[in-house]
Amino acid sequence: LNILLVYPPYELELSAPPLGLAYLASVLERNGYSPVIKDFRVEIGFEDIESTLKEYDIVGISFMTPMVNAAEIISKAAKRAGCTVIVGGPHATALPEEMLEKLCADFVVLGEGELTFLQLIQALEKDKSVDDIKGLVFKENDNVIKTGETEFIQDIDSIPFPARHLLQLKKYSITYPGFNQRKPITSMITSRGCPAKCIFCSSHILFGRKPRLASPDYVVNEMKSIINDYGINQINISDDTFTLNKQRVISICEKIISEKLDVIWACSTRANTLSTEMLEHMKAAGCTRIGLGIESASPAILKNIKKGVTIEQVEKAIEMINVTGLQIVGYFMVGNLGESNETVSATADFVGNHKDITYGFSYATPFPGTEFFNLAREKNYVRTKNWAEYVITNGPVARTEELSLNQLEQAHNKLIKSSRDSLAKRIIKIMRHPRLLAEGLIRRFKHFKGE
Ligand code: B12
Repeated sequence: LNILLVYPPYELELSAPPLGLAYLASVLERNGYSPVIKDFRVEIGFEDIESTLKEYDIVGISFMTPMVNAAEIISKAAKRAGCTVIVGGPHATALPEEMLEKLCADFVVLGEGELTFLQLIQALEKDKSVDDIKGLVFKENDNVIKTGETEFIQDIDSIPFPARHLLQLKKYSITYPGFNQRKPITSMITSRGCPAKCIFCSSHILFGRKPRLASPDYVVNEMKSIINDYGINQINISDDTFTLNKQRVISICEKIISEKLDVIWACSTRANTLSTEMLEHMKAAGCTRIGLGIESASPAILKNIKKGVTIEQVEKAIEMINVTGLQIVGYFMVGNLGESNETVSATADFVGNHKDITYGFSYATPFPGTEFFNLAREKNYVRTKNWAEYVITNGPVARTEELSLNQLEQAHNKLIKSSRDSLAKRIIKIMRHPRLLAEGLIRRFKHFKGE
């Protein structure tokens, strides 16, 4: 069987390799197949699509919500070319029936895809029934059949490393702070499943809420492969909550140090999962930056969104991280349930008081499959069902009880403004943290030298 895995294009500059497809491919390769991955963001355009698709029997497409229209074009072209179309990822998992309809897809694979996809390919190859394969949604004589919930892979060390050799790895550059942008940067995943209950997040529909963590050996071996096989020394760890288990993180760091890996890396996490001891290890092992999903400085909002982290915990985390000398990126959202002028002001004050961190501001967006999606729809807050507009580069798609879409845009601008600092203030601040000053200078010097 000739199998093609496709990642549709999107507008964002920021681009990371499609690890999900690379995992599907590595499992297929282990079982004797030779899949091909084509990422529309880096190596193919819609002009070449028909002739490319004709060469394949099966086309698998992965996409996030804003990419659905591009996925539809590819899917329909694949159907015209006579391929069997299989779709997966967060949007298809949340809305399987809609995706069967809209994309004319043959199968939706729900959630974690490795096992289901392999079993499906094997069944299709032998023309066998697919009814016993868990995690599938498909149509049979106009009836929608759901075969039951996907079974998670309990031991994620058993999954082969993603098939990076099928990607043009060096074409991706993640423009996150903490890295030398002139050298290649790549990403990896070291865990699946986040226990938090944040109502805006759709990760749980893919990987559940029970964390499954790769062992330190697995993680460090994958890093070694990235360094030695692909010549890349900067890694963004894309886990939802990298520091869930402190001892595991410390062991990973100890291994990076004892094996003298030439690597710098960054991660994202929740503010209530840190300790100074762990942060010191991370710093020593080449971590440069930690992303924190702070979301809002209003306790009422944090409660509404079931963040499970208090603003006091965030303050403490910032203090701890600053002492270690790691960079912080604080991610905030505007427009969560209950957002009002007061809650925006609370966040603006917080931002204004913490000028030593970098910020990412976005709008709270009701993605399908989340509790926020249902609540925002029930309350009629949602402006559009055009999925292409559910993207960070666009304005808000959902209002709140007290704030209109326009007011939310103003709030967004207010936060950006609060995060900017006068040069004089920045100099004073940096003088108060001699370690940061020294490290900042070294970083700049290294950057200048192109290291
Ligand atoms: C890295 C990342 C990004 C990267 C790039 C991702 C990439 N692949 O290139 C960047 C930063 C660009 C990004 C952007 C966005 N992201 Co993002 N991102 C992630 C993150 C943190 C990790 C992705 C990853 O590598 N996962 C690991 C792999 C193994 O999982 P996977 O890709 O989902 O694939 C598995 C299954 O889904 C399934 N599968 C997937 N595809 C297919 C296809 C087939 C055929 C089959 C059979 C199975 C299958 O099998 C795979 C293996 O198990 C996830 C969170 C998460 N935990 O996954 C969010 C996540 C995917 N992102 C999300 C969102 C919301 C966005 C944005 C829309 C944000 C915004 N408001 O703009 C943008 C999209 C931009 C756009 N224009 O489309 C949401 C998805 C919600 C949704 N309904 O789409 C997630 C789940 C985060 C969340 N907390 O809710 N993202």
